[in-house]
Amino acid sequence: MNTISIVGLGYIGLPTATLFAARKIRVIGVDVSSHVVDTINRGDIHIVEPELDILVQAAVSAGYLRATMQAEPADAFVIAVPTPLTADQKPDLSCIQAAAMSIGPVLRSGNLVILESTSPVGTTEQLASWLAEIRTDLTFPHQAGDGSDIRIAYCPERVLPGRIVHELVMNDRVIGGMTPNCSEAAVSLYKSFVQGECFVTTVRIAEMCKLTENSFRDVNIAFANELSMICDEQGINVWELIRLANRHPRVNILQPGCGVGGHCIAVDPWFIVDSAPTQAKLIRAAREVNDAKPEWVVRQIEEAIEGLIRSGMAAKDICIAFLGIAYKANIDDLRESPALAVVEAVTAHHKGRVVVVEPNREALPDSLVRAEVFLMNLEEAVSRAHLIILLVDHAAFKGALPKLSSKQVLIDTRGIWSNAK
Ligand code: SAJ
Repeated sequence: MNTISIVGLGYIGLPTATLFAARKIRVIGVDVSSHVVDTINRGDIHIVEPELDILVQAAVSAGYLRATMQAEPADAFVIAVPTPLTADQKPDLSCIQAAAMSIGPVLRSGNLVILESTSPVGTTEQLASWLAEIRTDLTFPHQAGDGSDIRIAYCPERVLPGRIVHELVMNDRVIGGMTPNCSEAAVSLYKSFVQGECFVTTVRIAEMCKLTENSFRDVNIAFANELSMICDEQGINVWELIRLANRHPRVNILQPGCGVGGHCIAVDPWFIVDSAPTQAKLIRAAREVNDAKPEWVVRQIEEAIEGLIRSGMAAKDICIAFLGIAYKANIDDLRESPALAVVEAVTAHHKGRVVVVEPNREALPDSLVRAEVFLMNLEEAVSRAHLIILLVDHAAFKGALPKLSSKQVLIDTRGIWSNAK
């Protein structure tokens, strides 16, 4: 493979593009956003991810990576575009369809097309049909089997935001070709930079594998979140409980928090529920438990505000400090952040001052700026606040247990201070 085209230059596509480029393979990045394309062509990045800036700069300045809005011929195409949910929790495959429309006209016999986007089972076969409709002059695996002109495979990414570059290289990969030839071609492509093992399977198992991994995590987090609400009712410290239960050799409970965020775990299980609504009872229930957790935290905060009012304070004089708004620890990413949702919900009704401590960001999102919420450092925020809500377990907070006065109220949704030893 001399030239690889990566379609979609986001959190997965861009790091993947730079890793191929670092192997001295010519990479053409395609994106629908002119801002993204211009930023990358300057050698800059439009997302925050450790190590990525240096890799992009090196790849662009060495001439191995170039971004464009128009698909161009290549030997292989890797599609890494979003697959969001519609309002009624159904998979929206329009970006994959648009990617097919954009690469279809430039496909050549011998090309390999890989889908990386998290997708419901059957999407790769659907992609093959879309491409076949555009290019009736070429044969595709569902028509011609192993001898097809175009080879197609599904290969999900499974990297953790904050560790993407490292995990892209080191993690094992599941590769589901539509035929054995398709799998073989995809394995040899990934082997140019992947040091983990590449496991070959069918296209449908590979699609389901990604959904299963994230549903497994969602169900396990839901168990921890449900436990935290049960324990609150019963006056039990859930953090101590989990620490003790986890001393059992076959028990490993995850950590409760203010909800589940990010663009993957809160989304992917719905793809399974959508395709098997009758069977996927537990997976649906887990989604509902995790989705309801931010509202439960908001109610706890409202009760704490009422307590302060009962003790004689006026609502307008109560200052609330929220610690963390990212969707999880040690990143700046606000996508589907339950912490941000909590801050927005409380701010919408609270008459007093609201401040936020977010060590990973230099500015607050517009929704909070408009609501006159201020970004502050930890020490100052804690010294001013009557109510302190710890929402994200950032490393910067862990070692910084503040001395609180007896009048200050702390709600620690991550158990890093209330459970400090
Ligand atoms: N969370 C908890 N308690 C825990 C662990 C996580 O409340 O014990 C919360 C986090 O705070 C966050 C959410 O869950 O809000 C998701 O965080 P995460 O670290 O579990 O996962 P993501 O969304 O950053 O990345 C996941 C990963 N999947 C798994 O760990 C099974 C990653 O490997 C996938 O590549 C990624 O989804 C993806 O792109 O699908």
